[in-house]
Amino acid sequence: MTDERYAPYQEFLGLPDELKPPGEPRVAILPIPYDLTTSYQPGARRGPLAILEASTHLETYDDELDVETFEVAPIVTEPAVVPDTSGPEATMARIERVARAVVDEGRFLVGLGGEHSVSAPLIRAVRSRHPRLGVLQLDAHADLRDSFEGSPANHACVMHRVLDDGVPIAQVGIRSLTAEERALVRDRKVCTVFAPEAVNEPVDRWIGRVLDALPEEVYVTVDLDAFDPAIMPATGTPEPGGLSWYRALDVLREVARVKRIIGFDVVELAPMPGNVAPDFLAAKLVYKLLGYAFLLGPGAERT
Ligand SMILES: [Mn+2]
Repeated sequence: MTDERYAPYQEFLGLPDELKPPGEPRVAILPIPYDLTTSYQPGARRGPLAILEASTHLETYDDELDVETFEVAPIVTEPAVVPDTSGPEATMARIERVARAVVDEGRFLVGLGGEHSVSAPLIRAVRSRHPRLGVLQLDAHADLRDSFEGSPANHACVMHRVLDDGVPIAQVGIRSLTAEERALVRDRKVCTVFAPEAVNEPVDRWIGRVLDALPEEVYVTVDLDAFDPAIMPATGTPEPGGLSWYRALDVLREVARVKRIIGFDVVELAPMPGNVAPDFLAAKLVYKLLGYAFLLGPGAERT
Protein backbone atom coordinates (compact mmCIF):
# COMPACT_ATOMS: atom_id res chain seq x y z
CA MET A 1 0.00 0.00 0.00
CA THR A 2 1.44 3.37 -0.99
CA ASP A 3 0.44 6.67 0.60
CA GLU A 4 -1.77 7.28 -2.46
CA ARG A 5 -4.19 4.48 -1.57
CA TYR A 6 -6.24 3.58 1.48
CA ALA A 7 -6.31 0.03 2.75
CA PRO A 8 -9.13 -1.94 1.09
CA TYR A 9 -12.64 -0.85 1.98
CA GLN A 10 -15.63 -3.02 2.25
CA GLU A 11 -15.77 -4.96 -1.03
CA PHE A 12 -18.57 -4.30 -3.50
CA LEU A 13 -21.27 -6.98 -2.90
CA GLY A 14 -19.18 -8.37 -0.03
CA LEU A 15 -19.29 -11.91 -1.39
CA PRO A 16 -17.69 -14.67 0.68
CA ASP A 17 -14.64 -16.17 -1.04
CA GLU A 18 -16.43 -19.43 -1.92
CA LEU A 19 -19.01 -17.52 -3.99
CA LYS A 20 -16.49 -15.48 -5.96
CA PRO A 21 -16.14 -16.70 -9.54
CA PRO A 22 -12.74 -18.16 -10.44
CA GLY A 23 -10.37 -16.32 -12.77
CA GLU A 24 -9.35 -12.73 -13.25
CA PRO A 25 -11.77 -9.95 -12.29
CA ARG A 26 -13.03 -8.03 -15.31
CA VAL A 27 -14.40 -5.05 -13.39
CA ALA A 28 -12.47 -2.79 -11.01
CA ILE A 29 -14.43 -0.63 -8.59
CA LEU A 30 -12.36 2.40 -7.61
CA PRO A 31 -13.55 4.38 -4.54
CA ILE A 32 -12.59 8.07 -4.58
CA PRO A 33 -13.62 9.69 -1.28
CA TYR A 34 -12.98 13.31 -2.29
CA ASP A 35 -15.07 16.48 -1.92
CA LEU A 36 -12.65 19.39 -1.54
CA THR A 37 -14.44 21.83 -3.90
CA THR A 38 -18.06 21.04 -2.92
CA SER A 39 -19.93 24.35 -2.76
CA TYR A 40 -23.15 23.55 -0.83
CA GLN A 41 -23.72 20.42 1.33
CA PRO A 42 -20.43 18.59 1.89
CA GLY A 43 -20.18 14.85 2.46
CA ALA A 44 -19.50 13.29 -0.93
CA ARG A 45 -16.24 11.99 0.51
CA ARG A 46 -18.39 9.55 2.48
CA GLY A 47 -20.23 8.41 -0.67
CA PRO A 48 -18.00 5.53 -1.78
CA LEU A 49 -18.07 3.73 1.55
CA ALA A 50 -21.86 4.15 1.81
CA ILE A 51 -22.28 2.66 -1.68
CA LEU A 52 -20.01 -0.27 -0.85
CA GLU A 53 -21.87 -0.93 2.40
CA ALA A 54 -25.26 -0.73 0.70
CA SER A 55 -24.02 -3.06 -2.06
CA THR A 56 -23.64 -5.91 0.42
CA HIS A 57 -27.44 -5.92 0.73
CA LEU A 58 -28.12 -6.09 -3.02
CA GLU A 59 -29.76 -9.11 -4.57
CA THR A 60 -27.03 -10.42 -6.90
CA TYR A 61 -29.59 -11.88 -9.33
CA ASP A 62 -30.82 -9.31 -11.87
CA ASP A 63 -34.37 -10.30 -12.77
CA GLU A 64 -34.55 -8.00 -15.79
CA LEU A 65 -31.44 -9.54 -17.35
CA ASP A 66 -32.04 -12.99 -15.83
CA VAL A 67 -28.42 -13.32 -14.76
CA GLU A 68 -26.09 -13.27 -11.77
CA THR A 69 -24.26 -10.21 -13.06
CA PHE A 70 -21.15 -10.78 -10.93
CA GLU A 71 -20.61 -14.18 -12.57
CA VAL A 72 -20.48 -12.60 -16.04
CA ALA A 73 -18.55 -9.55 -14.82
CA PRO A 74 -16.38 -10.63 -11.88
CA ILE A 75 -15.62 -7.62 -9.70
CA VAL A 76 -12.59 -6.54 -7.69
CA THR A 77 -12.81 -3.59 -5.30
CA GLU A 78 -9.64 -1.50 -5.48
CA PRO A 79 -8.09 0.36 -2.56
CA ALA A 80 -9.47 3.91 -2.42
CA VAL A 81 -7.57 6.88 -3.82
CA VAL A 82 -6.35 9.19 -1.06
CA PRO A 83 -6.93 12.88 -1.91
CA ASP A 84 -3.71 14.90 -2.22
CA THR A 85 -4.05 17.63 0.41
CA SER A 86 -1.85 19.98 -1.60
CA GLY A 87 -4.93 20.74 -3.73
CA PRO A 88 -7.43 19.82 -6.45
CA GLU A 89 -4.95 19.73 -9.35
CA ALA A 90 -2.63 17.37 -7.48
CA THR A 91 -5.58 15.16 -6.55
CA MET A 92 -6.80 15.07 -10.17
CA ALA A 93 -3.33 13.99 -11.32
CA ARG A 94 -3.23 11.27 -8.68
CA ILE A 95 -6.69 9.95 -9.61
CA GLU A 96 -5.66 9.77 -13.26
CA ARG A 97 -2.46 7.92 -12.39
CA VAL A 98 -4.26 5.35 -10.25
CA ALA A 99 -7.12 4.91 -12.74
CA ARG A 100 -4.64 4.43 -15.60
CA ALA A 101 -2.97 1.61 -13.72
CA VAL A 102 -6.38 -0.08 -13.32
CA VAL A 103 -7.26 0.42 -16.97
CA ASP A 104 -3.82 -0.81 -18.08
CA GLU A 105 -4.64 -4.12 -16.40
CA GLY A 106 -7.45 -4.45 -18.94
CA ARG A 107 -10.23 -3.98 -16.41
CA PHE A 108 -13.55 -2.19 -16.88
CA LEU A 109 -13.30 0.91 -14.65
CA VAL A 110 -16.11 1.90 -12.28
CA GLY A 111 -15.38 5.07 -10.31
CA LEU A 112 -17.30 5.81 -7.10
CA GLY A 113 -17.32 9.48 -6.08
CA GLY A 114 -16.71 11.71 -4.46
CA GLU A 115 -17.52 15.00 -6.11
CA HIS A 116 -18.03 15.22 -9.84
CA SER A 117 -14.61 16.68 -10.62
CA VAL A 118 -13.14 13.16 -10.29
CA SER A 119 -14.77 12.17 -13.59
CA ALA A 120 -12.34 14.23 -15.70
CA PRO A 121 -9.23 12.23 -14.70
CA LEU A 122 -11.20 8.95 -14.84
CA ILE A 123 -12.28 9.73 -18.39
CA ARG A 124 -8.70 10.62 -19.35
CA ALA A 125 -7.54 7.28 -18.00
CA VAL A 126 -10.17 5.32 -19.95
CA ARG A 127 -9.39 7.37 -23.07
CA SER A 128 -5.82 6.10 -22.99
CA ARG A 129 -7.30 2.74 -24.07
CA HIS A 130 -10.40 3.97 -25.91
CA PRO A 131 -9.22 7.17 -27.64
CA ARG A 132 -12.47 7.67 -29.57
CA LEU A 133 -14.88 7.47 -26.66
CA GLY A 134 -17.74 9.87 -25.97
CA VAL A 135 -19.37 10.69 -22.64
CA LEU A 136 -23.00 10.36 -21.58
CA GLN A 137 -23.67 12.58 -18.56
CA LEU A 138 -26.74 12.21 -16.36
CA ASP A 139 -26.81 15.34 -14.20
CA ALA A 140 -28.96 18.19 -12.88
CA HIS A 141 -26.19 20.66 -13.68
CA ALA A 142 -24.46 21.29 -16.97
CA ASP A 143 -21.04 21.41 -15.23
CA LEU A 144 -19.75 23.43 -18.20
CA ARG A 145 -18.21 26.38 -16.35
CA ASP A 146 -14.69 27.17 -17.50
CA SER A 147 -13.60 27.71 -13.90
CA PHE A 148 -15.38 28.16 -10.57
CA GLU A 149 -14.19 29.69 -7.31
CA GLY A 150 -10.77 30.11 -8.88
CA SER A 151 -10.23 26.50 -9.88
CA PRO A 152 -10.55 24.75 -13.24
CA ALA A 153 -10.61 21.48 -11.25
CA ASN A 154 -13.87 22.46 -9.52
CA HIS A 155 -16.80 20.01 -9.68
CA ALA A 156 -18.83 22.64 -11.60
CA CYS A 157 -16.32 22.53 -14.47
CA VAL A 158 -15.94 18.83 -15.07
CA MET A 159 -17.64 18.66 -18.47
CA HIS A 160 -15.82 21.75 -19.73
CA ARG A 161 -12.59 19.86 -19.04
CA VAL A 162 -13.96 16.89 -20.98
CA LEU A 163 -14.93 19.15 -23.92
CA ASP A 164 -11.47 20.75 -23.79
CA ASP A 165 -10.05 17.27 -24.33
CA GLY A 166 -12.08 17.05 -27.58
CA VAL A 167 -14.48 14.40 -26.30
CA PRO A 168 -18.07 14.36 -27.67
CA ILE A 169 -20.68 14.53 -24.91
CA ALA A 170 -24.43 14.15 -24.42
CA GLN A 171 -26.20 15.45 -21.29
CA VAL A 172 -29.56 14.29 -19.87
CA GLY A 173 -31.57 15.73 -16.99
CA ILE A 174 -30.03 19.22 -16.91
CA ARG A 175 -32.11 21.80 -15.03
CA SER A 176 -29.61 24.29 -13.63
CA LEU A 177 -26.97 26.24 -15.53
CA THR A 178 -25.59 29.74 -16.08
CA ALA A 179 -26.24 31.96 -19.09
CA GLU A 180 -22.63 31.35 -20.14
CA GLU A 181 -23.14 27.60 -19.99
CA ARG A 182 -26.37 27.94 -21.98
CA ALA A 183 -24.45 29.89 -24.64
CA LEU A 184 -21.74 27.25 -24.72
CA VAL A 185 -24.36 24.51 -25.25
CA ARG A 186 -25.60 26.52 -28.27
CA ASP A 187 -22.21 27.54 -29.66
CA ARG A 188 -20.60 24.11 -29.38
CA LYS A 189 -23.85 22.35 -30.31
CA VAL A 190 -23.69 20.18 -27.20
CA CYS A 191 -26.45 17.56 -27.08
CA THR A 192 -28.31 18.58 -23.92
CA VAL A 193 -31.67 17.03 -23.08
CA PHE A 194 -33.05 19.37 -20.43
CA ALA A 195 -35.02 17.91 -17.54
CA PRO A 196 -38.53 18.97 -18.61
CA GLU A 197 -38.12 17.00 -21.83
CA ALA A 198 -36.14 14.15 -20.26
CA VAL A 199 -38.71 13.72 -17.47
CA ASN A 200 -41.99 14.47 -19.25
CA GLU A 201 -41.57 13.36 -22.86
CA PRO A 202 -41.38 9.70 -23.94
CA VAL A 203 -37.76 8.54 -24.20
CA ASP A 204 -38.12 7.44 -27.81
CA ARG A 205 -38.93 11.02 -28.78
CA TRP A 206 -35.46 12.30 -27.83
CA ILE A 207 -33.07 9.38 -27.27
CA GLY A 208 -32.12 9.45 -30.97
CA ARG A 209 -30.41 12.82 -30.44
CA VAL A 210 -28.37 11.34 -27.60
CA LEU A 211 -27.38 8.31 -29.65
CA ASP A 212 -26.46 10.47 -32.65
CA ALA A 213 -24.22 12.70 -30.50
CA LEU A 214 -22.23 9.77 -29.13
CA PRO A 215 -19.60 7.63 -30.89
CA GLU A 216 -19.63 3.85 -30.67
CA GLU A 217 -17.75 3.68 -27.37
CA VAL A 218 -19.35 5.47 -24.46
CA TYR A 219 -18.21 6.33 -20.95
CA VAL A 220 -21.14 7.10 -18.63
CA THR A 221 -20.91 9.58 -15.78
CA VAL A 222 -23.88 9.64 -13.40
CA ASP A 223 -24.10 12.62 -11.08
CA LEU A 224 -26.75 11.32 -8.70
CA ASP A 225 -28.41 14.75 -8.55
CA ALA A 226 -29.80 13.87 -12.00
CA PHE A 227 -32.40 11.86 -10.05
CA ASP A 228 -35.33 13.61 -8.45
CA PRO A 229 -34.54 14.64 -4.86
CA ALA A 230 -37.67 12.75 -3.76
CA ILE A 231 -35.71 9.53 -4.32
CA MET A 232 -32.18 11.00 -4.19
CA PRO A 233 -32.02 13.74 -1.54
CA ALA A 234 -28.46 12.79 -0.53
CA THR A 235 -26.50 15.02 -2.91
CA GLY A 236 -24.51 18.21 -2.45
CA THR A 237 -26.89 20.32 -4.55
CA PRO A 238 -30.36 18.73 -4.87
CA GLU A 239 -32.55 20.24 -7.63
CA PRO A 240 -36.28 19.63 -7.99
CA GLY A 241 -37.68 18.02 -11.13
CA GLY A 242 -35.26 15.17 -11.76
CA LEU A 243 -35.33 11.70 -13.29
CA SER A 244 -37.21 8.75 -11.85
CA TRP A 245 -35.41 5.45 -11.33
CA TYR A 246 -37.14 3.85 -14.30
CA ARG A 247 -36.58 6.84 -16.59
CA ALA A 248 -32.85 6.77 -15.84
CA LEU A 249 -32.73 3.03 -16.53
CA ASP A 250 -34.58 3.55 -19.83
CA VAL A 251 -31.85 5.96 -20.95
CA LEU A 252 -28.98 3.77 -19.81
CA ARG A 253 -30.49 0.60 -21.27
CA GLU A 254 -31.02 2.24 -24.65
CA VAL A 255 -27.45 3.56 -24.78
CA ALA A 256 -26.10 0.16 -23.69
CA ARG A 257 -28.11 -1.57 -26.42
CA VAL A 258 -26.88 0.62 -29.26
CA LYS A 259 -23.38 1.59 -28.08
CA ARG A 260 -20.59 -0.08 -26.16
CA ILE A 261 -20.25 1.18 -22.59
CA ILE A 262 -16.55 0.95 -21.71
CA GLY A 263 -16.50 2.44 -18.21
CA PHE A 264 -18.56 4.59 -15.88
CA ASP A 265 -18.71 6.49 -12.64
CA VAL A 266 -21.41 7.25 -10.09
CA VAL A 267 -20.66 10.40 -8.15
CA GLU A 268 -21.92 12.99 -5.64
CA LEU A 269 -23.57 10.74 -3.08
CA ALA A 270 -23.45 12.65 0.23
CA PRO A 271 -24.96 10.11 2.63
CA MET A 272 -27.66 11.28 5.06
CA PRO A 273 -27.62 9.77 8.53
CA GLY A 274 -30.85 7.83 9.08
CA ASN A 275 -31.75 7.46 5.38
CA VAL A 276 -30.03 4.61 3.56
CA ALA A 277 -32.40 4.61 0.55
CA PRO A 278 -30.14 6.91 -1.52
CA ASP A 279 -27.10 4.76 -0.73
CA PHE A 280 -29.00 1.69 -1.86
CA LEU A 281 -30.18 3.43 -5.03
CA ALA A 282 -26.57 4.30 -5.89
CA ALA A 283 -25.35 0.75 -5.23
CA LYS A 284 -28.15 -0.79 -7.28
CA LEU A 285 -27.45 1.64 -10.11
CA VAL A 286 -23.80 0.57 -10.20
CA TYR A 287 -24.76 -3.11 -10.38
CA LYS A 288 -27.53 -2.48 -12.92
CA LEU A 289 -25.24 -0.48 -15.19
CA LEU A 290 -22.64 -3.24 -15.02
CA GLY A 291 -25.30 -5.69 -16.16
CA TYR A 292 -26.31 -3.44 -19.05
CA ALA A 293 -22.69 -2.84 -20.08
CA PHE A 294 -21.79 -6.54 -20.11
CA LEU A 295 -25.03 -8.10 -21.29
CA LEU A 296 -26.62 -5.72 -23.78
CA GLY A 297 -25.54 -4.37 -27.13
CA PRO A 298 -22.79 -5.02 -29.65
CA GLY A 299 -19.98 -7.21 -28.36
CA ALA A 300 -21.92 -8.15 -25.24
CA GLU A 301 -21.80 -11.55 -23.59
CA ARG A 302 -25.40 -12.26 -24.48
CA THR A 303 -28.00 -10.25 -26.37
MN1 LIG B 1 -22.34 17.25 -11.93
